[in-house]
Amino acid sequence: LWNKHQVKKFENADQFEGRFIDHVETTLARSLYNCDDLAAYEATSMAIRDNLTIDWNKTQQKFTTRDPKRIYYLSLEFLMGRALDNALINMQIDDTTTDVNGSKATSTNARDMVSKSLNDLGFKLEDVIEQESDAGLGNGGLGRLAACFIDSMATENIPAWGYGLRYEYGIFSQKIIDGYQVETPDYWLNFGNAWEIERNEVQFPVTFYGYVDRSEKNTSTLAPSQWIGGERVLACAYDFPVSGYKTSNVNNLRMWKAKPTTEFDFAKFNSGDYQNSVEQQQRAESITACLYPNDNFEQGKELRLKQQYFWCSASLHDIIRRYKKTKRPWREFPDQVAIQLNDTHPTLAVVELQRILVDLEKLDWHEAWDIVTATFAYTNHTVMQEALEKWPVGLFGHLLPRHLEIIYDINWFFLQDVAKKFPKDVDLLSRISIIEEGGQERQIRMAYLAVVGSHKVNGVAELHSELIKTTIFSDFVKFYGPSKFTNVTNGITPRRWLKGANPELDKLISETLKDPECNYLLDMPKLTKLNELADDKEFQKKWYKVKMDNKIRLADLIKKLNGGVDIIDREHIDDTLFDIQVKRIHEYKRQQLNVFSCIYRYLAMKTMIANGASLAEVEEKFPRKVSIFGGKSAPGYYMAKLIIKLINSVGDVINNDVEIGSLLKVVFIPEYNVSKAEIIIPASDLSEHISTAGTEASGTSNMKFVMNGGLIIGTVDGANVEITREIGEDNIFLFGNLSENVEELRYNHQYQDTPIPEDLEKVLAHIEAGNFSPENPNEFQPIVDTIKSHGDYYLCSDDFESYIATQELVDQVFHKQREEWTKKSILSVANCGFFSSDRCIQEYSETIWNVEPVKK
Ligand code: DL6
Repeated sequence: LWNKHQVKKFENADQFEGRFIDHVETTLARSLYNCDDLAAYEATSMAIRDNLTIDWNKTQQKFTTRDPKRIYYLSLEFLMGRALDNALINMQIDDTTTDVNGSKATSTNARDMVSKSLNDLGFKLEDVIEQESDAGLGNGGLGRLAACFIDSMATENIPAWGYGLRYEYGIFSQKIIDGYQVETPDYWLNFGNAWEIERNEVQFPVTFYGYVDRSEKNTSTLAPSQWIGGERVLACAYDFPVSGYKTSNVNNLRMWKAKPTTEFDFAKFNSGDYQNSVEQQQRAESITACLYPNDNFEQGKELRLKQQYFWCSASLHDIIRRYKKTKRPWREFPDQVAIQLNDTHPTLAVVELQRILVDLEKLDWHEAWDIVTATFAYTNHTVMQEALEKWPVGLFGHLLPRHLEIIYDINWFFLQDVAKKFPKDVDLLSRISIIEEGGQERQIRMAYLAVVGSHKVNGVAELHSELIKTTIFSDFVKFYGPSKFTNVTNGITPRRWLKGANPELDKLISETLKDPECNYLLDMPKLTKLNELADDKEFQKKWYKVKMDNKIRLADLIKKLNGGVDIIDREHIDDTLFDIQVKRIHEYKRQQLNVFSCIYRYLAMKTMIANGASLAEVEEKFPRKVSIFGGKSAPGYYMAKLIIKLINSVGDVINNDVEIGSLLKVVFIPEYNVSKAEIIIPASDLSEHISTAGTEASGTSNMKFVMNGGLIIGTVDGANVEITREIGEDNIFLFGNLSENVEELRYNHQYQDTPIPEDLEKVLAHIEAGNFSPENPNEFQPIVDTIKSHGDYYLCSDDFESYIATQELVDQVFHKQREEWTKKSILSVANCGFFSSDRCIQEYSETIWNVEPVKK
């Protein structure tokens, strides 16, 4: 009976249309005559999801039968963006129905087929795609990396699951009002979510607070103990099928939502406090209500710790339940399970596994610890102190009393080993301890706990992986030796960031490589064939046209966002350098340096005009350029918000200055998110990756720009170093001080009078004079003060001159040697293959996880 009624995937346009109409009429209870773009989006998504779900089931059955080692990727952020277009790009439709002649149709790409069907049904795929809200469940690079990895794990047929939280509110939406960032809630689930499957049958209770109950006979914290929790909530699973490119392998992203338990506090109820007992239950839902909107900064709020434990506990119980079905002994757990900690946010999983093994499974402490450390590996994403997680022991012990005991015991054994190895180094023990003493209150150093609890620790670009060994983890290298520390340079998925974002470039590449099926997207080093065409004038023309079309697409977006008024001069668009800096707003990323350079350029242009130069002469020296910014600031980050205001105020002055006409424009694009990035990135001539050396662990937007043929101006930081190695130093504009000089420069700022370059002085004076804030002349003083009075921690003054000189070089090449520029653009794409996230997943699989692909 089962076989007879087996649900089948749609295999051709006709069947897709049938599925679409089914969903319109039954799931959505609408008629085709009353079906708008939103309903069409929902019906299309559900039809596609049906196919994915069928493959998901098969994939999971295959994994159950074959029982391979699995990798679980724990990330508090998955910045997925939109799902529909990505699913269509990944999906092949294999038509097995026979036609009248008995011959079989071939495999087609779902996107082409669905686009045509939607046309026949009266819709346009582009409009339908636009209906989807971005799943903005992340802040920036770290969350988007997790999304790229989950795509590549599916593509590479790796038996992998992601675990995260299903926030009701993703990253806030950013409005710009009078030049200021204003945050509004992002209720992305407003119209439901066609991509998720609510798993009411998968629920785990999670406990908080309470106390540890230990019998009098058994006083040791190392022996099994009973934690009597004071509050219980339920973790309920929501699954998101994750498709891979050209594979029927569909992995799972499991996200937890917090719900009240059905248990009721009858004591309160009976005492007449009905209201209070219901409210307490409702509080459960607040755990997964909101994503914390900080990037590279930890705030230490109790609710955040609650989120972390809730997620780690539910995920581990789920993993263990699956493992137990295999009836294997505990000692084989690390042979079957690898868990990757995406930053320190999931480090509680280390402690929770130890607790489960010791307290619930009654394993000996050391046997349990060997299993734990063989299971976990940790990725570090920052060396900046303010981003390193620490929890005060008081807060921690109140919420998780048993876990605190376990951390103390982990630390005790660890320090004993350290003392044994280095008996004479007394300071080492306090430096390396998981518990930091000496401040107002003792703190748990989560990064140290993650290192101690893992068998491998990796950084995310070569420079960063070296830096973690010499700075924050240097004592650990001394103790464990260097082999515990490794590097896996980040990457991005070329399906979303090339084919999806830049269909014209994809078309040109696939035609040129004679690869109509776009298999190059699975083997990006194939792009090196383009090297041969870098000097070919005909090919350069086609390449240039793609870039121009993408610049027009971005100019259209900017016009739309500006209320239908053009900022960019359409007549001169091909002569205008699109110079883009889009990323989170942060002092270390130095958007302020970029805006200083805009002011410098503007003042220099004005001086020329005042001295009688014609516009043509000005243009000769300062060719046309539009500086485009975008990005969100954390809501509580005063200085970053002030930088946003400064960019907008500078834009107001420059864009309305009739004297300089359209030679220079400054634009801030509000609400930068994944789907905006997909339009902005392909349009760049130049993008800015100008962090103070040593502060940007890797960066991933640098890779996205290069993959779309944009050139980079950047510092010798993060993955810029490997980008230079791959594409060649002639094809990137590097400037600024090196990371090895940063400490000394900072010292000089503190203790000596480091002079500020004259041109920067002029810029700062112009700001201080209130020229960008006439109604509040002191408004931007705090920005000036960071440089003049507070030690210029991010070294803007030290890098200013070389930044300006490098921009002059950029101008020269763009405006005087356009063919040379296009050649560099082609060479960038030709040699960016290394930055495919498929390569990252292969490296993690081989060197850290020891997992293998499971194909058929
Ligand atoms: O590894 C992904 C991404 C890097 O590309 C960025 O350079 C880095 O800043 C970012 N790190 C964080 C750290 N945050 N915390 N917590 O977001 O990771």
